[in-house]
Amino acid sequence: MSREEIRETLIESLGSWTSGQRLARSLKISRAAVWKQVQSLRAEGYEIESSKRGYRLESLPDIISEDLVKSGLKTSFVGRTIISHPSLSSTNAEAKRIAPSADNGTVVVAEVQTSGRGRMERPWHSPKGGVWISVILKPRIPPTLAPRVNMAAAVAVARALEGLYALEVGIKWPNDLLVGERKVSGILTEIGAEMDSLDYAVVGIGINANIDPALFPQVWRATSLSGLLGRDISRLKLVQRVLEEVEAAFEDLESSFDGVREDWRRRSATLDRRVRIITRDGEFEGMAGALEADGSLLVRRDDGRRVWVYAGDCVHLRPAANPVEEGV
Ligand code: BT5
Repeated sequence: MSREEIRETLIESLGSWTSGQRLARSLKISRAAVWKQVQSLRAEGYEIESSKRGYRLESLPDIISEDLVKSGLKTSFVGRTIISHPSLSSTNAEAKRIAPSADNGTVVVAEVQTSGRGRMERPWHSPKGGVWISVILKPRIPPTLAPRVNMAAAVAVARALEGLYALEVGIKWPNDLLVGERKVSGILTEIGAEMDSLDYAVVGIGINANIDPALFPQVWRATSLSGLLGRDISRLKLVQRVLEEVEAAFEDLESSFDGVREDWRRRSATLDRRVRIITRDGEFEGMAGALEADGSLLVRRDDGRRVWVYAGDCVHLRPAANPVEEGV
């Protein structure tokens, strides 16, 4: 408890000195005990100076803890509960476990994932330095509109990256976020539903924040924010902005969906392109035509049929005359 109080006092007086004696007196512990708690905060990543004048917290550490994320977070329900872990197998797995009884907007976050998942059980590399979070959302929509959640999340993350770092972020259907054709973020949405109602959606968001892009195999065509910007970014600010944008996009899920749809369309690297669509039922090629109001992708197949695709993978192809895969 005294550690928490010391932490809060130092945060309140960020950048200025607080005497050890004052801390000891107000917490009714010895100065040696204060020192011990300061040491334990330092071990957690807090940069705390000490001198004859006492202790001074230099800057907020880049730790995605509930307290730090919540201080200054401008949301009304997303991120009001944040469950943070140093390490988890997968934030989505944990979020799904707690989702039935969790509040709308609850967030699960981990510094590291040991078995991070992509779609279709593909592995997602999640080392330290990235942002690995899952948001539990409970929109009042039928399960048929569940793809909207995915699209809204992609748009929300794109808006956050653009707003904070002035990056031009494209979206490859369904939800790869690309900067200059390289993947900087991926989203995995999983749902729990009854026949006619969506119980919850777990939106797993992975952002390669402060990670050396050389760690990614070339074939992934992956990049990171630090690689793109040439400096580390504040993951704390990024998480706050993403949660704010997720909440803003959420409103659209239950109404017309026009705002998200328009933004998705504007950012789309997929629309009006020849694509190969791969679903659990097989694959086909055609032209990606439109993002529909239910979140599906309308594809005009080469045999003239129109198909609405709700889930699957997509490969961007060159025009029909020269159908060479571009690999994104
Ligand atoms: C995705 O899958 O892009 C969804 C990724 C979602 C990750 C988040 S992190 C928080 C939450 N908890 C989880 O366990 N997951 C979510 P998909 O489109 O299937 O892409 C997976 C493919 O991307 C892999 O097969 C690799 O080729 C590549 N890949 C793996 N790790 C990557 C990374 N960190 N950055 C870019 N590409 C990666």
